Amino acid sequence: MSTGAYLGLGSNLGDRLEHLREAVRLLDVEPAVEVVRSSRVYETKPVGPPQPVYLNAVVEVRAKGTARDLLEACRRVEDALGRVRAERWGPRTIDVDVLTFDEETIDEPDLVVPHPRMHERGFVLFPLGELDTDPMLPGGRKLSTLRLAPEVVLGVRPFAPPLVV
Ligand code: GSY
Repeated sequence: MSTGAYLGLGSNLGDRLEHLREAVRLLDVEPAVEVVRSSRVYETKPVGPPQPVYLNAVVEVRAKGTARDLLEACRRVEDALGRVRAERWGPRTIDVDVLTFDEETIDEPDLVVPHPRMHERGFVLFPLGELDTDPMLPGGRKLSTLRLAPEVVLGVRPFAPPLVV
């Protein structure tokens, strides 16, 4: 048995596109993860402190095991790509976030699902909306009724086709 989940990928250091591609390859070789499909890649204005521009994408996966197992797989991929967890909102070679895990809601110190800020982030909503027009959002919100601030929408532009799975 496996569970459908969405993961958010982001990179704003080095060869950003190659980092996203490698993250998909590494996720797919994780024994308990199968990458199903990817959104297009978007170039997105950084949210948080001044830092380089990001590339972001969302991938749909099927995961065996729990959401925590999936989180650990995501962390292994980040580690393999040389991610250093220094500044919380700082630049990174790769970020792999669990956005949703089927219809589950989880509220643990290091794992909150659905991701608590996903409904405010254009860099998540645009790629996720390509894959799912009615995704699970925090607080039971609906994608179709979100009111997005202009800066959330304007800082996001298509950059490359979907990542190859
Ligand atoms: O939350 C993930 C890391 N991150 C991002 C990101 O992936 N994209 C954009 N556009 N801004 C971000 N700020 C942070 S922190």
